[in-house]
Order: sequence, then C-alpha cells, then structure tokens
Amino acid sequence: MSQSLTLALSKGRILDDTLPLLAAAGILPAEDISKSRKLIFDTNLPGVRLLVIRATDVPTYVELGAADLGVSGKDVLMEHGGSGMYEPLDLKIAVCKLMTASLKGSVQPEGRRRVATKFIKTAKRWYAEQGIQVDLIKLYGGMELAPIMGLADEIVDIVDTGKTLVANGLEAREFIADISSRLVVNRASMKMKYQQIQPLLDRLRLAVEQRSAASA
Ligand code: PRT
Ligand code: MG
Repeated sequence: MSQSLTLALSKGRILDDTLPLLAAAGILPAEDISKSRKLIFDTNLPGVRLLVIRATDVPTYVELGAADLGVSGKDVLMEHGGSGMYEPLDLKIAVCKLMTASLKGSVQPEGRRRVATKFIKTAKRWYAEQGIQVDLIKLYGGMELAPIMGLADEIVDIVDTGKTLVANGLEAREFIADISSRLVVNRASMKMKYQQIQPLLDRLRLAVEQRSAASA
C-alpha cells in the first residue's frame, strides 16, 4: 500500500525551475499550476500532492510535518534556521548569491552600521562573525532603496546578475553565501515514508545531474 506524499513548492521564480525537474523525475501536476488559483494540486502519481505556497512558508510546512518534502531557497532555509528537516539534495536552480551592498563609492561609518535587510537572523550572525557592530532594519522588499533614502548605510540582499544594484547606483561589497534551491525532507517522514521518498530522491538527483550535464 502506498501512503500519501505531500511536496511543498515555493511559488514565484523557484517554481518555474522546479516543475521541469519534477517532470524529469516523473511527477506531473494534474492541471496547469500557472493557470490556477488553487493551492493544492493532485499529480499523475496516486497519493502524491503538491502545495504551492509562499517561499518563506515552505520550511514551516516541512519542519512541522504538514508537508513531507519541500523545495526552498537556501537563503530562506538559513533565515528559518529550523532543525526538523533533512536537506538531502541541492537542486541547483534559482542560483544566486547573498551579499552586502552599498551606494557606489560610499565609505562605511566608523561606528555602528545601519543595515537594511529581510534576512535579519542571517545578517545578525554574519556581521557578528565579522566583528562588525550593526543596527539591523527589517524590510520586506526593495532593499536597494534604503541606502538611497538614507535609511541604511548598507543592505544584505540577493544578487544574481547585479543589474538591480547597478540600476539603483549601488555596488556589491562582501560575499555572504552561495544560494540555490534545496530539497528538504521532514525528519519523521524520511523514516516513516522512506520506501516512497527514496526512489523519488534518486530520480530527482538524476534529473539534477542530467540538467547540469546538459548546460555544461
Ligand atoms: O514574493 P515573496 O515575498 O513571496 O517571496 P520572494 O520575493 O522571496 O520570492 P521570489 O519568487 O522572488 O523568489 C525568491 C527566491 O528565489 C529567493 O529566496 C532565492 O532563493 C531565489 N532567487 C534567485 C532570487 C534571485 N535569484 C533574485 N535575483 N531571489 C530574488 N532575486 C531578486 C533580488 O532580491 C534583487 O531584487 O532579484 C534582484 C537581483 O537580481 P539581479 O539579477 O538584478 O542581480
Ligand atoms: Mg517576490
């Protein structure tokens, strides 16, 4: 008898890269996710369901067992900080870097630095490691605006091509972490549903390898 299996997917840009990987691993949504307002989707596999939710909510669903598996950005996982999950596979999608950035050519103040970010916990940890004293300012988006408006001396944000920074007169300064999306698995599910999860992991691992090989 096969048990049910629930995968929590991050909507937004990660989803576009996740669906081809799932397809290559043999999991197809029963309907077009992009054309639907639904949050739960059946798939071609009996008992396997997809949740399409806010990226920042994925670790919560997986850690608490409301989903067995999830796809989540490493930035989101670092910030969530939970321990109730395994992270068995780097999906190598939505690749980017977490960096600090400030106004082009600006010099950082001698004293405490004001840092705007949505990654408060990650930034707190990183600046402490560097021995830099900061006042953290929580923002929910558009971090680039903060140095321009004098709200902050520096930001911590995701950088991909760097075009957003340039367009706003900013420049990247320090590298904090390489980011990509990861498959996460609830610890209890890994034990209880190992028979179902293991083959899926194998197929996904293969799909990731084939994708890397194709783009190399
Ligand atoms: O919208 P919501 O609040 O639900 O979540 P979100 O905005 O975090 O979701 P979404 O769909 O934007 O996806 C974010 C996830 O994708 C992140 O958690 C990363 O793991 C990953 N990712 C990969 C990125 C980027 N690349 C990226 N370039 N997330 C954001 N960006 C943004 C960045 O914040 C900046 O504004 O793109 C801009 C920088 O891009 P470049 O190319 O100009 O450098
Ligand atoms: Mg967004």
